[in-house]
This record gives sequence, C-alpha cells and structure tokens, in this order.
Amino acid sequence: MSLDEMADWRKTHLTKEVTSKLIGQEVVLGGWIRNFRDLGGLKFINLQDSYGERQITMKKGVVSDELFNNTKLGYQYCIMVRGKVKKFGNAPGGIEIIPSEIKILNKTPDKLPIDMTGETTTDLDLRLNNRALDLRSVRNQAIFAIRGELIKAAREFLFDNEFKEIYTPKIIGSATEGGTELFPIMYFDREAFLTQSAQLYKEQLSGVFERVFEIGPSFRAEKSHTKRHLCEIVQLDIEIAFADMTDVLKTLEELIYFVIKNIRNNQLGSLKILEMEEKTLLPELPFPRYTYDQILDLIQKKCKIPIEWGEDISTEAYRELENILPGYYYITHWPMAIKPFYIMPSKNPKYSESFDLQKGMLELSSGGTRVHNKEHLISALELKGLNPIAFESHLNTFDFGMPPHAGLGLGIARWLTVLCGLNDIREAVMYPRTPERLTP
Ligand code: AMO
Repeated sequence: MSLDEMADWRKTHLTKEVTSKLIGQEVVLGGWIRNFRDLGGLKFINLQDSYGERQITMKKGVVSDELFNNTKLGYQYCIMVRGKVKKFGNAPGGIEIIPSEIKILNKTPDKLPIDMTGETTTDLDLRLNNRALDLRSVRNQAIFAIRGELIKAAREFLFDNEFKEIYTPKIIGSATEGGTELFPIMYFDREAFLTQSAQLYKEQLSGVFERVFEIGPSFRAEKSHTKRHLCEIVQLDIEIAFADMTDVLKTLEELIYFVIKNIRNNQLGSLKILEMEEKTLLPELPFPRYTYDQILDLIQKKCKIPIEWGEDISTEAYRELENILPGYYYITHWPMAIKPFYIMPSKNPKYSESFDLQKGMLELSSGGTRVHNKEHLISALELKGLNPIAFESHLNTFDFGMPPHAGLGLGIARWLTVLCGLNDIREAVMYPRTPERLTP
C-alpha cells in the first residue's frame, strides 16, 4: 500500500476541541491510531493526538464502499481524517466522527515492539529503547502533561514573586561543587567539564539580580544504579539575596503548594490516569521541620537503625522513616563536614545552615545559607581540601559587594516521580541518561 500525501490538508481542530458544539460540522483531524476494532459491518478507530482522542466510526453503507473496503489500518499508523461530527454518548468526548476521507501518511510494522493500546504493560527498558513510540502512550502523555504544568506553574510563581530567570553556562573550566563526579570534555585543545550544578553562577547572579532562578541541565558522573539517580538531570535552582535559609524554606514550600494547586486545577485528568488524584494532594503549610539531630534520634529510637552522628542518612533509614514521616518535611542543620564549602556554618560550627527537603524517602531538594564573605569562603575551600586558585574568578566576584544570600536546588525528575507515583526516575524523563544508557 502506498502512502498518501498530506498536500493541502491541514488539521482544523485538535481532538479535544471536537465537542458537541461542532455536531454536524466537517472537521479535519490528524494523529495516530491508538486502537481499532473490526466488527464486520462496523469499524472503529481510536484516533489519538497529543491532546486526547476521538472515535472514528465507519459503518458499511454509511461511509463510501471505497473507504470502507480499502482502508487498511495498523496500530500507530499516522493518519488524517476528514469527516462529520456526530453525537455518540459512548465514545470519548461523547462524539464520533463519520469519515468521508482518510489519508494514511505513514505506517508501522505489523508487530510493534511495545503494546500501545494500554492493555498490557511492557518492561521499562524495552519501552525506553523505543522511547519516541512509548511516549505516545496515555500514561506517558499524562506524566509529561503534569511535568509541563509543574514547570509552567513554578515559573509563574517565581515571576510573580519578582524572580528573574537566568541561564548559566553548562561548559565549565573547573569543578563547581569541588568533588569528582564530573564529565570531562574537550574544549578545543583544553579539558573542560559539563557542569554539575548552577551553584556558583547563580550565587554570583544573586549579587546582581537579587532573586534569580534557572531551570536547566546538570550532569552527574555517578555510577549509581538506583531508581532515583540519573547522569543528566534538570534542576530548578533558586538563589535569593538579602536572605537566609529560613526565607528559602518558606519560598520552597509555597512554590510546592502553588505548583500542586495548579496541577490539581489544570491536570486532574492526568492525575486520574495515573491513579494519583487521591494521593497528590495539597500539603499543609508550613512543612514539618526537623533538625538533623532530631532525625538521628528518630532513626535510632523509632527505626532501631544504628547511625553515628556525622554520617549521611542511609537509604535503609530513609525507607524506615517514610513510615513515620510520609509527607513533605525538611531536615535542617546538617553536620558541616558533609555539606559543600559554600554552605554557611551555624553558630556552633559543627552544624550548618543547610537543609534537605524530603517527600517520604526521596530527597527532592537541598540548599541553605551561603558564605558571602570572601575570606571565610577561602578558608572553607581549604578546609575541604580544595585549591582556592581554581576558584579565583568566582572568588573575585565576592570583592564587589556580594550580599548575604541563600538558595536551593530541586531535582525536577525526582519531584515528578513523587507527583505521578512513579516507581523509577527513568519514567520521569523523556530520554534518561544512566551509566548504561546513552541512546536513544
Ligand atoms: P544537590 O546535589 O543535592 O544540590 O542536588 C539538588 C537536587 O537535585 C536532584 N539530584 C538528582 N536527581 C537525580 N539524579 C541525580 N544523580 C541527582 N543529583 C541531584 C535531587 C537533589 O535534591 N548546588 C546544590 C543545591 C543548592 O545548594 O542550591 C545541589 O546541586 O533532587
């Protein structure tokens, strides 16, 4: 069978726009065949586009014989349909389209690598291998509609609160956070790195624009094989001048509340598809706040897991804690020894003005008050065994009236995992990068 040309056909409507207001009118729709049924004298096509789906009904004797007999269909064929809108209570949107012409613009193999009808679930790796196809599934359309709303609402919240959007370089000359975990690249004849965080630049820009945010990529060369780690992430970074950690905690919880409110208002249908409408609820503000010491106490006494002061909290401990603290909560005042050099030590310098935001066992965000005094920052670098010379251009910016400032970084995919009730972070990214996966 040869393919049809689109020629001068253009969609008149998106599927979701074909409502009872258009009954009796002719429309042109385009999309993919999600499902089809052939009942002999009656054929049904579920036509999906990125906005929803509508039913195309071909009844022998109602549509032309040529159309009825010659239209050969396959799953995910790309088609355009011209037809009349008719009321039909049992179809999606209460509407069916009676076609006068169908163009088949592209076909698929007889057997698709993954089930696209939603009737069975396919293994995640196989789905990821065929991601451009997989992303058309109802489930994925819901996940990424929620992601879209998350980003839109976060931007709206931040612009409404006088933040300015920044973009910081992703190719950098030296490590931002000081550690390993960097991907080296060739920058002409020099070595450079992919950035692991917008940290230093967002701090510098808070000394210019005061309230800044960025939604951008960071790269983590960690060989972690968990359901929570990726090598390429998108972070929401926020930095606020003339502020400390307490201001950031407040901003972050208000942002979370605003985003969830918008998701519930505008994407309740997507939450329903994911069976999350009773779970992704508006959280109570303020979020509970525990110090690191209080959490340690809970882990030792209630979870009966041994943990030494100064250690990071293990996955096992977080898993147990989730039974006690299932919602959003903050852990503040971490030991300075396990926080980066740019974090401000507390009055008792064993502790730091830092926090993590948890949702159950997942860490969604971390941040804190920063050191804004250049001499302190140089000592902090040295204390962490880092060479201040490597940070010279950053340190120089502290000579020009750097204000006190504080901020946070939030992992978008981690948060989406929580909002959508996903079991694996790879589901929350269109094309995930993990130690094993570099394609597609
Ligand atoms: P941190 O390294 O804790 O802090 O990162 C902040 C948030 O980013 C997400 N995240 C990840 N998500 C998936 N895979 C990973 N490998 C991964 N690494 C981090 C998490 C995490 O909470 N500069 C600081 C932030 C700041 O202080 O402003 C930073 O990047 O959700």
